[in-house]
Amino acid sequence: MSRLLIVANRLPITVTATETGVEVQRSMGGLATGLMRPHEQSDGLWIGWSGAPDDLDAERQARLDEELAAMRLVNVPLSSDQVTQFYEGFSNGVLWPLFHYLLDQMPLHVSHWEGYVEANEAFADVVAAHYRPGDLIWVHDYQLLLLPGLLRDRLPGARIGFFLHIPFPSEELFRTLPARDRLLQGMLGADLVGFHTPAYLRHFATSLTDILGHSVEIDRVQLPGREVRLGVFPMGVDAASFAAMAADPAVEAEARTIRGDGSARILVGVDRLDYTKGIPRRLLAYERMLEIHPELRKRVRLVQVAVPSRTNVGAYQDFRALVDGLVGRINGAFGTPRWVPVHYIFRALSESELVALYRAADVMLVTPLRDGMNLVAKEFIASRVDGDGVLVLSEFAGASWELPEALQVNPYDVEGAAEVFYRALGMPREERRARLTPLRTRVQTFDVHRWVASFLEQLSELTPAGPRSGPAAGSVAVHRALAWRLVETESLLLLLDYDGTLVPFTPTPELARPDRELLALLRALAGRPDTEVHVVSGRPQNTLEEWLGELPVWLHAEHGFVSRDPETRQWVPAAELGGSWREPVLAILREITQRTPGSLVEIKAAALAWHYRMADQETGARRANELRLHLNQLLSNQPVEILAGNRVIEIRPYGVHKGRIVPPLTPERQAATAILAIGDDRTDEDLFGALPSDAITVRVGPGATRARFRLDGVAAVRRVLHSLVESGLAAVPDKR
Ligand code: ADQ
Repeated sequence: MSRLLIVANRLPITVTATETGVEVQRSMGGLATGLMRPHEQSDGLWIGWSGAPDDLDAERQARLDEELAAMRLVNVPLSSDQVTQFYEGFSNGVLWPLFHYLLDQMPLHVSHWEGYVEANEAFADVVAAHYRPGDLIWVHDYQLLLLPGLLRDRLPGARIGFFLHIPFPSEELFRTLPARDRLLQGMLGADLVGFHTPAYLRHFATSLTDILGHSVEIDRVQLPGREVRLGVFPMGVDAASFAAMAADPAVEAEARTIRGDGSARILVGVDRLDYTKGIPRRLLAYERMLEIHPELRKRVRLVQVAVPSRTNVGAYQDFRALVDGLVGRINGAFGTPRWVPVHYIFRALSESELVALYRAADVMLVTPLRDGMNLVAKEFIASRVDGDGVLVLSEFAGASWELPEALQVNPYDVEGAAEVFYRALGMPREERRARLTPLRTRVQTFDVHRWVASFLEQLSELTPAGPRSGPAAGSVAVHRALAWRLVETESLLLLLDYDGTLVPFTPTPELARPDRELLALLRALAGRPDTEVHVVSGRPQNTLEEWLGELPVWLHAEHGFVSRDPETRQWVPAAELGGSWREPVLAILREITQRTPGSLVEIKAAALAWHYRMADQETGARRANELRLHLNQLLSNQPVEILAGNRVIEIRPYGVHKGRIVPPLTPERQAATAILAIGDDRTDEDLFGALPSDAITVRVGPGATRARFRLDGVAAVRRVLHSLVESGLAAVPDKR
């Protein structure tokens, strides 16, 4: 596992000066919880600003440094002036409102850009000073948009990922920023740029095209000498820990206490006090509901918790006064000596208080004007172990595309929102359950740990950490290694890719039929004592059957989704076949085929593919883009992957790859078996990765690989295979 360097504006701690020294407390919260595991397991570093007061005396500072080092946290020292400019001024004063479409909160004069650049430079210096070759760097969020680019200058070979936690706005809006070019270039320093939703990715891609003139292939951008991948990674919460806390008897008791005698239904809002979260309009909608439905008065209660946030930024101070005023107005107009319509709490709650409130809620109101994702909605769902409760969710929260069973609301439509709140309060029990069940499954499955793992997995795959010295080249090297291994072992296992390995590429796939020499070679290999031959190809089952079916060898079609043994000759699919995604996807493919003359759908055992080689070039490419966007959105949380090939889009189950066909070997059998695996492309890397380290893995042709050896083409592969059927190889080689 590579060492992980997490870089975020803040370290996951709160530092306070005490009379005797300093106190360092770990902060909880989505990001800190999710990243703690890889931080610890990878023996990595977390780099960011500590948030400590900058007037600490030398002794306290030394104590703090010690504590940070013990936690493998690295402070990026920022002066209070830098914090004012970089954090409060540009990040929260300019980028935050603009990226949330709230232009009215932006200053008339966009300033503090220099402070932003300077702070990003300071981060780059600290990261570069701690970087070791092989590390993975993961940069977070809008405060550090320039950092990937600054790091690329300092560390050209590093693997850098970037994730944006807030929306990426439409290009029309983004281009209003004076520094738009620099910001985009900064993000493009990463190898992988991640977003919460496909819409944000699309906006970013359009900005790259329209502002920088880059052509974007949906999920990748080709720069001179380098490719940047774009990906959608919707962040989740630590669902298991919320569920455990919610089931705690003390928390359940607290939830009952909050509910009281049950005479009033409870609506709950939990937010940072931020103008993006939609609190004033939520209050107005609640007020409107009480006006239209007077029978609800005294029978409902809104508990609104707002944690103070960014209190040094001007826009937030005015905002606080606005919320205070609205709460006062509603309580003043509707309250009675026994009933307070809005229960307003202006502080952070502990995690258990928060979960008790989630459990006490009849209706959870998550109504931001715009939100990158919104974890509160997911925390609420994860906490409802009782399977009850209604979530009202803004259609402008990133979470809404993943949680369609929630009651969707347009937070700008106060009148409409009042009606949705009313509907939520009256929703029958069966409907509440029917909506919550799929939400719970999704939130539990796609939790924060899965989010971290999928981002890091993709990042590490981009530049595989193969052996630094590179594979040994040439058939002599392979031949020698094989000879050595055969002396020690009793049997031989051959795992051979087909196209590009056993036969050369041809202008059309149908022309790559096996020649007579190859058929004879494979037959001879299979006839060798104690030898098992497997041909592992991406091709469909019927082609392999037609071309190689007569041979006594194992055949694996569609990258191992379906296999045939030489005895029974029955094709058997891998376990994961099928899935609810096939029917809707097939319908979409058929529909697009009708609209695109010359295109066709191929139905394989496991995968579905849409080919547009014969379609008009421009129409085909445009439809393919459309299709990928559509499928990305439809299948984002399905266990499938969408692969764009050469004029073909393929949709197939995720996680079944060539590596899966490796027959299980006991330690004894492994020691007694020589394994030779040969392949020429990305899919063969999965196979190499699944083999024991003493296997002889061979990459055919150029390209990054984890294989131990390299051969330059089909002829060299055949030479090695021929040497196996000729008697000489099994002899003990000259050991000198
Ligand atoms: P935030 O804008 O902070 O995050 P959100 O995703 O809702 O928004 O996370 C808020 C967190 O603070 C939650 O974990 C919640 O429990 C906690 N919290 C809120 N009010 C609280 C209170 N009164 N007391 C205690 N805890 C409270 C940014 C983006 C989001 C994105 C996240 C993660 O703005 O859109 O979902 O990052 O990417």
